[in-house]
Amino acid sequence: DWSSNTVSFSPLISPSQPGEGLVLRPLCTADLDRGFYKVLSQLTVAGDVTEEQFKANFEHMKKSGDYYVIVVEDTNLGQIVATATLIIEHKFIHACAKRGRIEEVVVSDVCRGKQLGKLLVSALTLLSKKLQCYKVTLECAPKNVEFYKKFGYSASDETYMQCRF
Ligand code: 16G
Repeated sequence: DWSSNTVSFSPLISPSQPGEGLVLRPLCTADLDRGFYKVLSQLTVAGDVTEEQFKANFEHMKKSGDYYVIVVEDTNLGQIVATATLIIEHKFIHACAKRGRIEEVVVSDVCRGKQLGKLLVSALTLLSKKLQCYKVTLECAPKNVEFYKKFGYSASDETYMQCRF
């Protein structure tokens, strides 16, 4: 079951059927021209990148085998409308365990209310479990805490710290 037992979905929604005219699939190079960056810019500073920069970065990610970047495409418009990424981090601790990180979860404002956020987070959380991560973590804005709690995420005793450059 790809959805956590605490999250309820419309029975019409699943990874293979994310909604009318929508397809859930891994990111591909051509998505640069399908508004991938426009979606990312709804989360934070997406920046201006050349096709070469995008391709080099994407190749690096694919080669590592540890990046799972998924997108939802509106096939009628040929546009990306949502994305999320799972990154697998390799540890020495916990008997050389793996830890998952969920990053860049964004649903375009034109597609809000279609449960795409739920779909993406459920799929990647389950994938991290399938890949035998001992935990999967994410950082989010305080307003999104309740959303992530539905998938089994909880605030930890640890404080999230950062040093920005
Ligand atoms: C949110 C994102 C994180 C992203 C960050 C960008 C989720 C669950 N979290 O915290 O992945 O990297 O925003 O913000 O999607 P920044 O530009 O301030 O680093």
